[in-house]
Amino acid sequence: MTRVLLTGFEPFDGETVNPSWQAARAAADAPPAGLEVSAVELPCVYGTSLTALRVALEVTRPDIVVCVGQAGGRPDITVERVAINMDDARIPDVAGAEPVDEPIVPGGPAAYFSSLPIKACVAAVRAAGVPASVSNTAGTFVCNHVFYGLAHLIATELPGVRGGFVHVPYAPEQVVGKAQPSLSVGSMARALREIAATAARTRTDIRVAEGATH
Ligand code: PCA
Repeated sequence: MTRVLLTGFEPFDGETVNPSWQAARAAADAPPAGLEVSAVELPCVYGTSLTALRVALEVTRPDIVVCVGQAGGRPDITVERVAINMDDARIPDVAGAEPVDEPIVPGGPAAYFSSLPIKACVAAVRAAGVPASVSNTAGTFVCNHVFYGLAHLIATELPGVRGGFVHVPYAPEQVVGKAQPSLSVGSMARALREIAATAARTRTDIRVAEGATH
C-alpha cells in the first residue's frame, strides 16, 4: 500500500483556522482507495516546522509527501513547482521570527523542483470539478521554508520519497465581509485526495502548457 503524508499548518496572521490543516485532516479521514494517508499539523514557525516535519516523516515513513498551506487571496488550488533557498518574512511567524534574506540551508542549492507530477495533479483536480493551476512561487514565508526543507531532505536523505507543496485559498468563513476569493474545505479535501492518488500512480508528468507570462 502506498503511504502518503499530508501536512497542514496551524492558523497564522490573526486567523482562527487554517484550511490547509482542515483539508489535510479531512482527506486523511477519507483516503482514496489503495492509499494509506496520514495527516500532521505543522507549526507556522521557521525552523520548528521542519523539526516537526522530520518527526512526522520518521513516524509515518511515507512514499509521497504533500505539504499544504494557506495562500489567502489566491482563487484556486495551486500546485507549487519550485521551492527557493530563501527566508524573507513580510509578517512575523507565530513565534515572532522575521528573518530577512536568510538561506534555509546555508550552501544548499538555490532551488528545488517539486518531485510530484504537478501538471497531472492540476489536471486531476480540475477533472474532479475543483479549480486548480500551477504556481511558480511558494513565496518566502514558512510554506516555502517547509517545501524547500522537504525537498532538501528528499535530495540528501530520502531518495525513495517524492514530495511537493500545494497552496489552498481561504475558506469561506475567513472572507466574510472581505471580498476575497474562497473555496470550501470539502473541495480542498477532494483536491488533496486527487493529488495524492495522482502522485501515487504517476511518476512522469504530462506535457501540457501551464506556465505563466508573469
Ligand atoms: N501559509 C503560509 C505559512 C503557513 C500557511 O498556511 C505560507 O504560505 O507561507
